[in-house]
Amino acid sequence: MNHDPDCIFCKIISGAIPSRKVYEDDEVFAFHDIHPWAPVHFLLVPKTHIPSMAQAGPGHAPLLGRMMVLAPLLAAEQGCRPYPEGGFRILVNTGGDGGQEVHHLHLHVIGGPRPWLKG
Ligand code: DGP
Repeated sequence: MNHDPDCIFCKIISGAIPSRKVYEDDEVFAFHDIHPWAPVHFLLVPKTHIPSMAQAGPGHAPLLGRMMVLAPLLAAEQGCRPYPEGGFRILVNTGGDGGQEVHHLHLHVIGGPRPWLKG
């Protein structure tokens, strides 16, 4: 398990910075975004410190796959209506040109009744 002592999300995972937790297991942690764009907006992160999707390698594929499969379950628990009328958006900002501000890989899971959608 990698850990970066200067990383905000590593501090949230360890509990050093408080957050509103959505879910936790051995490998992943989910918490509400501090600046929500929509009625549902939480972040799903691996506990191990991976700076971004640009550093994800083949060894991370099972972990990232688990996160993608977990996201819909958590979205439903957080109140997103079911597919196809409902749904949610999964967003992974990557690097400066991708709009990434916190350099610990994270999935934004965003949903709830519209209008809220950016782009
Ligand atoms: P991104 O641009 O993809 O790196 O988005 C980072 C998100 O992280 C942004 O929507 C705000 C959120 N965020 C940043 N700092 C904190 C924090 O200390 N607590 C929580 N809950 N969210 C944070």
